[in-house]
Amino acid sequence: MKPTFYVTTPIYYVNDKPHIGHAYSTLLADCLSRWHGAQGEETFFSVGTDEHGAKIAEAAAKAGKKPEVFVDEVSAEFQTAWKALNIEASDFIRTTEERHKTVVVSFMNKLKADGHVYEGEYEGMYCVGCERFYTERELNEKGECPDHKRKPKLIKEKNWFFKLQPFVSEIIRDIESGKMEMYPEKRKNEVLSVLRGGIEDFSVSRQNVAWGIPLPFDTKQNIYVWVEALQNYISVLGYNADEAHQGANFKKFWPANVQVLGKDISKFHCIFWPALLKAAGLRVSKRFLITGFFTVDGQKMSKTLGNVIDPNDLVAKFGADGARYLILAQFAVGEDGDIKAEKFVEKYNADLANNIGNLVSRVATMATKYCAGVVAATKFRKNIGEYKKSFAKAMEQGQVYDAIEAVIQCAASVNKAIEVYKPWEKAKDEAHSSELKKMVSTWVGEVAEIGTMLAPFTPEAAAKITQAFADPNHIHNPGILFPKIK
Ligand code: ME8
Repeated sequence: MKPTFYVTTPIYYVNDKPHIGHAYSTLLADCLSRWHGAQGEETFFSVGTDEHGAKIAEAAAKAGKKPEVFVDEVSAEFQTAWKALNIEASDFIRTTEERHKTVVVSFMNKLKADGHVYEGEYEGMYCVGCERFYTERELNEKGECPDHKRKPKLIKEKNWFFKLQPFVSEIIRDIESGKMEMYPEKRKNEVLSVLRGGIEDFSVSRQNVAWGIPLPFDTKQNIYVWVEALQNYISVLGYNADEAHQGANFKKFWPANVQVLGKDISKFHCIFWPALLKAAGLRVSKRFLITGFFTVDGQKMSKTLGNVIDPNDLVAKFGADGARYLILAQFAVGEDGDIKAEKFVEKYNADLANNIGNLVSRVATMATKYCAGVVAATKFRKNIGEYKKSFAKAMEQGQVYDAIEAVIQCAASVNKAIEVYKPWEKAKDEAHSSELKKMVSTWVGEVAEIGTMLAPFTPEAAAKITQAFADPNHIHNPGILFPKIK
């Protein structure tokens, strides 16, 4: 049996259309899925949209639409954007789908039957933007939500609560032992300090939120949107609380190998989600890859500020490959950083058009001109082997940015080798003919390798390279891979 690899992205709120922050986490997972697939693993890559709760209901009302209609429209925008970016997901789950609701209802019933929930009164500060309660110490000095810079609403209501306490020490142990891996290290420490600082039980239902899935054992309440949204990771696999009817994909792919998420939602994914899974007798995901935030000119991307970058605009200008590359090649995974939109053209031209595009074109031209398209198998030069190794290591760890760096440096080093050797001068003298052919054969092999490495990031160009360089008896020019952009 093939080894399996299951990777997930957060399911995004449909209060607004996607921006490049959402595209980033989705692309990261897409690259990991493509790479693991290329290593012979059977992959499942899930994406989706989070469509219930007060935040979405408010956005629908603002747009003057019924929530059902509104969520269909915005979810479609995510699906269109992912298609434009060449995201190769196995499935797209929407939390308004029946298949999701069925799983959630059976999961909640199981929690109730096994005594993991209780009824209680809750009074707390709720931020609709985050769809979560905040404790005093989590708010900023002005008493505002640190993300939305708004004072949360004081809410007092009857809720059902999840008994988190019995799982706290077990989760701490899982994190410390590396059974539940978290990257980067700083996020792991943050989560550990929340766990050790004393964390309260959380509510699993809401009393006055009409747009949601009813709690099966108390239908006056709806299931708290986060609690049902987290379950998308198993509903997409067809989980069934009744083992006799367990979904084939759930049996095959759970637990997830990598869950990609932003640093804003680590408490939900690395504390609440593992606890819910444990309560349901399920295994916890193996690895959590936690990304930082993109800002634009120092400010958080937001519609009000008008600084949102639409991934569709990038695709229109740079093509799917170019857009994918520019979004992924911004910062090391886990880091925050300022997107310099005015540098996109420069970076695209430098890395893709000039470095990679030029290398592929010149090596293909030499192969046809000096070798009539026929090359012999040769070994890579040692430094190329080193790049390959650091590339594979970075991909294995989900460090997509480091992997990209390795490919770019690798291409630059082949370009450099060509410039140092000066084949155009050697070609003038028949005496160098056999050595020249050998050199060109080596570069052909190296470019083919670069094509393979590029596959997760720029799949269209990579496929063209592979096609043009695959047959040693018919090396040909794949044409312009990355047209220069002004
Ligand atoms: O939190 N830079 O959805 P969401 C980088 N529905 N990444 C960003 C970003 C930015 N500026 N803005 C958003 C939710 N992201 C919930 C998730 S999962 C069960 C439920 C990315 O639409 C980042 O991955 O607010 C972040 O965690 C996610 O989008 C939040 O998307």
